Amino acid sequence: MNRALITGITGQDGAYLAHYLLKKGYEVYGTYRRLSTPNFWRLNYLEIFPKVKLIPVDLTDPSSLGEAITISRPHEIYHLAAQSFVEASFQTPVSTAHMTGVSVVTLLEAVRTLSPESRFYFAGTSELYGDSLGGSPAKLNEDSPFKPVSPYAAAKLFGLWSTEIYNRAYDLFACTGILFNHESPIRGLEFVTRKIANEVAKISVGLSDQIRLGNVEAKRDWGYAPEYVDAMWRMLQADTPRMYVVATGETHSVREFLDVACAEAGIRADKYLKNDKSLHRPLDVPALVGDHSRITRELHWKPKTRFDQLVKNMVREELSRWQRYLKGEVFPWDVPSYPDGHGIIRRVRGRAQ
Ligand code: NAP
Ligand code: F7E
Repeated sequence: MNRALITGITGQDGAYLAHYLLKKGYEVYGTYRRLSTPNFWRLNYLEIFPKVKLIPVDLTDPSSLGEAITISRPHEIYHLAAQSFVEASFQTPVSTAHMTGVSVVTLLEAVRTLSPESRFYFAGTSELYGDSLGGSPAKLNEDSPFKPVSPYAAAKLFGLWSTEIYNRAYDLFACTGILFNHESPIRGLEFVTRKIANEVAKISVGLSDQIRLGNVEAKRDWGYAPEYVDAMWRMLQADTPRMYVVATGETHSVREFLDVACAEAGIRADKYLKNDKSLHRPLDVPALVGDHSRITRELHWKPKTRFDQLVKNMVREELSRWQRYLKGEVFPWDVPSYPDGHGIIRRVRGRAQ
């Protein structure tokens, strides 16, 4: 049986990837960190919580990353864990550098010394391109220059080059996916798409009366997250490790996202939109659009969900959640605590059990 290790299994992509790999018959190990409020709601929402094996890891703790490899003996490693919120990287640049950048080398060192046959995927990002489009409508591909404009993107650039170096210097099967924004109903609430879908749904059911947003002129290439984890898996099945852009090839502004979302919920955007200066970033990427032709040609991956459909699906899901909430239902994805057992691997006298 194939074994996979996913760092960051409690995040959006980690949860969808675990679901995808379980369906393919993999034994799935995932890392989580202890929080004062447990964060297994996505695994519960996708009904895979009891099916994955959980290993406690902190990205800034090298021994825990090494132990995750020793315990899981993975054929494939997907390094998804990171401080992934661009805005927060301006507030906590040093810890972002550690979690999002340095952790990649820590893990690659562990792979090199403990498990050099494992295939390694690194979660790169379209944020690496920064403002390299400079207002031009050209699509970004694997040969476009990187010009990061946030501490998050700078840390990811370090991770990307480290992955390239370990591939070339030590012949590891290590590659980076340059994924453009991908969203879903289990996206973190702080990201603009889920924030809009959630606020619009709350207004529609009478639980809120405004939407506070920052730079609504920013444009992004937004795809549907479950399709993007399939691209990650394809990259690790290829004959040789290569960098690939994963994108839809279309770009839309935050304002357009808001307009489609409001139309779906039956409310008027202008009535509720409030511009909040505190939500503008010190630097922002003005526009991004990706060219997915290499991955389509070589690995037969193609985006399926179009922008309008993505927005409508996200709004419908939030509406249904809030309507159920108003009827007194408990959120079905709530998990009360760290349940005993449940696949959590514990250390007893230095040994994992
Ligand atoms: P996400 O929802 O924010 O998930 C991040 C994961 O990393 C969570 O499981 C989180 O754990 C974990 N994590 C953060 N800090 C940690 C630490 N110090 N120790 C251990 N675990 C830690 O992100 P995502 O959207 O799934 O994205 C997955 C990866 O793809 C990230 O590396 C992100 O930067 C990258 N990426 C995302 C997109 C996108 O559009 N979604 C696009 C390009 C690249 P908690 O649950 O405990 O917080
Ligand atoms: O912002 C603007 C904001 O935070 C998108 C991460 O997954 O994708 C994500 O990064 C745009 C920006 O995503 C609000 O200024 C306006 O221009 O949803 P976001 P992001 O920064 O593009 C990339 C590919 C990643 O790799 C990252 O990990 O929307 N915006 N008003 C706002 N953004 C937020 N969050 N909140 C607002 O109120």
